[in-house]
Amino acid sequence: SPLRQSAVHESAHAHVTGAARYVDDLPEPGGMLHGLPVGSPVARGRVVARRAERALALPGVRAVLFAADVPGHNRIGPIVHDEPLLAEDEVFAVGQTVALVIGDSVAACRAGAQALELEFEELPAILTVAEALAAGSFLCPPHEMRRGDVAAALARAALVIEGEVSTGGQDHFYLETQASLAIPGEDDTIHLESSTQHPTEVQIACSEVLGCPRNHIVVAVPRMGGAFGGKESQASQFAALAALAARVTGRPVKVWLSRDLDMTMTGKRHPFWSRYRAGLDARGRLLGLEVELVADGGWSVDLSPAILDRGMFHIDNGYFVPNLHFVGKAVRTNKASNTAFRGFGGPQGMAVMEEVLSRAAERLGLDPAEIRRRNYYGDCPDEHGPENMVHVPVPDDEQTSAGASVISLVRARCLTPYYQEVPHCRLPRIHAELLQRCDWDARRAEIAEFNARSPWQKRGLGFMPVKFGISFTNTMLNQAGALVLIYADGSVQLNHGGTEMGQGLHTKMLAVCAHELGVTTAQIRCMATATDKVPNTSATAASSGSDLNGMAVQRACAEIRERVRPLAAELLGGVAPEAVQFVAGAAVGPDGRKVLWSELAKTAWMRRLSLSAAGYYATPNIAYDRSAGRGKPFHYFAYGAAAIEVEISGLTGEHRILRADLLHDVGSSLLPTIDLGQVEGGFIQGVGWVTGEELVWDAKGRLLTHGPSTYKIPAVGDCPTVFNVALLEHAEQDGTIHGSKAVGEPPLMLGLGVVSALRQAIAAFGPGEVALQIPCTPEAILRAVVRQREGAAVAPAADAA
Ligand code: MTE
Ligand code: LUZ
Ligand code: MOS
Repeated sequence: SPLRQSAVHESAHAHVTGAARYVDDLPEPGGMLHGLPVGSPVARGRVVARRAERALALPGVRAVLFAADVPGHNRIGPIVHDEPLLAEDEVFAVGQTVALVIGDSVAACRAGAQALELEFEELPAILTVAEALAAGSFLCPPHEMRRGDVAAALARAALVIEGEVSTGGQDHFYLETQASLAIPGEDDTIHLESSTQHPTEVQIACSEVLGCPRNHIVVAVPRMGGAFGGKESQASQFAALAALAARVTGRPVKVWLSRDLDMTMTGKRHPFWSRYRAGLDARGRLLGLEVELVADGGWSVDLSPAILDRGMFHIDNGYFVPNLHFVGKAVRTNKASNTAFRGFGGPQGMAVMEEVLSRAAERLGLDPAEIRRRNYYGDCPDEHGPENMVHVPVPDDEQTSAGASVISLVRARCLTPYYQEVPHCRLPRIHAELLQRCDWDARRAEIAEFNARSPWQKRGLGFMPVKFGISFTNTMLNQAGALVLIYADGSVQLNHGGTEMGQGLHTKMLAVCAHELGVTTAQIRCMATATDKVPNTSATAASSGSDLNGMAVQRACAEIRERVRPLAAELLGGVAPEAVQFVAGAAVGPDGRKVLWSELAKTAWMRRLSLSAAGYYATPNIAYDRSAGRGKPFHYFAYGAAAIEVEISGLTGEHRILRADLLHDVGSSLLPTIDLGQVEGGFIQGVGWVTGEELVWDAKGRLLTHGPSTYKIPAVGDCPTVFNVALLEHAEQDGTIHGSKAVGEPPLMLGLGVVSALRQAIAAFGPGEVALQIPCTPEAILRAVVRQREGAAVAPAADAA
């Protein structure tokens, strides 16, 4: 079986030779036109004039579309349909699409865009979270979670810390920018090739914009050159513009964004601002935590409520918080609408907790790993003596949605703030293994010695554990389908609802399919994802692509296999059907005799047995009551931890990651090589978020960092000099595809360990608590070093207030 083997990505060869086709590489259909969206130049304003005459007079410009040209609803959006596809009377962000110029070439469209006469009356804009909070500008009602008595917990705490944390946005910087090609067909049908994580969402948007039923639209995804959440909801707009243009002109139309346009028009990771008060006992254990978590959603709702939810679900990270009160808010600002990004609010929620524990450790003189260990879910008998038992006042009769006693789960320290049990938290085990693997204690001592000798270069060793909930928190979305076709020569076509963005989903699905049918992966082709093969799909998101589609693929394959089993038994000389095994491309009898699948399939066809099947899966036993803030939103948790060593220069604020040791839990890995790649890539992307990637807007709400010259993602040289990545062994998970776990997003949050490491290095410049802002750019590090050297950190004045 190809499962658990070292595998190369099914398209690796095509990726490196250039043979892999992305939307923009597809052969252009005859008569194809180009569509170029034109964005608002102002952050907020009334549209007072839109004239296209001068543009239309230019050679090669075919049409210019405005809101009035939309035949159906001019509104799209994944949760609420609040985004005009083309701006109506008002614009709400720089880059919001006002017009679509259609022309023979991209150059003709650009000239047309220049010649458009658009006039705006500028209105006051809200550009920061603080302004939005002051103005009461919200995208959705606040969301709350509470338990126990925080005030009482803070009152008896040995240490109370309060403060604010901000985390910045992040551009997806997928190598392939947004792209869609719409081809009109007969009877007002449209076929789209789209770079989207969510073909069904694109289908819905196109059908609503065009005012036709969904069965008129087929959306296919060849593959994406990266997505990272940026094509979960935000591919729809550009696909719908292409479909609209195809409908109006009757010609194929491609909408493709240049890097600058993509960065200007599309939303990013949500910047968050939070305020917290935490109470800990003298040993650094959390007693109570109050957090106000505020997400900057930009101008429209998009996925902000779901991202805020996931942020709140991850404030706890891997730690038991006995008494708590969390309030989450999503504010509306006049910026591009922020959207899904790997982690989906989780990293932003965790950043608050990690700041609390880092500060507490610095106050209490504790090792950054040790304070975290003391707070993990589950019992640590050595630390948690009865005198430290925290009692949460809950009525005796309370039960979780899974039917367990709340009191006993609180006593066992394994109840999340949303009342889901954390069974067998793997963090204590991962923690111990990682500390040993990375030689934690010895290296801490070496680093202390190095720092004592080195006045301007300082090193720090940081620690970051991660617990991440796996499932869409909107329970309904946890379903998937597959369609498996076997041809009479024994060759197989595999269709499933997930999309390939480089993460290796197709490679995993090929392995699952091959294992289940007993064929080699070479006998299977994984087809482009398409809405006419599997309908009503969820986005390939929430890291759940292989969990959900894997089960559906397995079921479809098992159905066909069982259908042909009696025939195989007959062809093998009348053996017992249950004794037939399907391996290595053949059905094998108990005596070792074989019938190849090619023979089996041909005979099955002649005997008129169906050789295709659809598979379907819905995650069992999950539910979340959002209004109560309680339930079991997640099928299970993924875990991991990182130990990271950095060196900083106290003269320039620059840093390097000298070594990173990662130990990550992917259950029983379906394909370890693919998973290792996801852990490495996710981690580096997280490092980019908290270090070099900084978005800068001007006072008019215009993004200044809209290209690689000013926006710096990590490069090869930013990789840790020593990079040890391992998957947790003996980690099978119950109730998942072959015991595996989701891997896509969780490792990103390990990148927050760099903040922990940088704080340690900065602390070596002077006594007291560190003040370090995220992103930890050279400027931010230098400011923190200067403050530390001046001893300003000694008196924690900010906290006393
Ligand atoms: N890996 C690559 N190479 N490219 C991507 O765009 N997206 C990430 C992650 N890993 C991404 C990636 C995100 S945001 C998610 S949710 C998952 O992949 C989605 O795929 P999966 O569910 O199959 O893991
Ligand atoms: N999308 C979504 C997601 O709609 N719900 C989620 O919970 C989620 N989580 C991560 C990424 N995308
Ligand atoms: Mo990933 S943010 O769930 O697309």
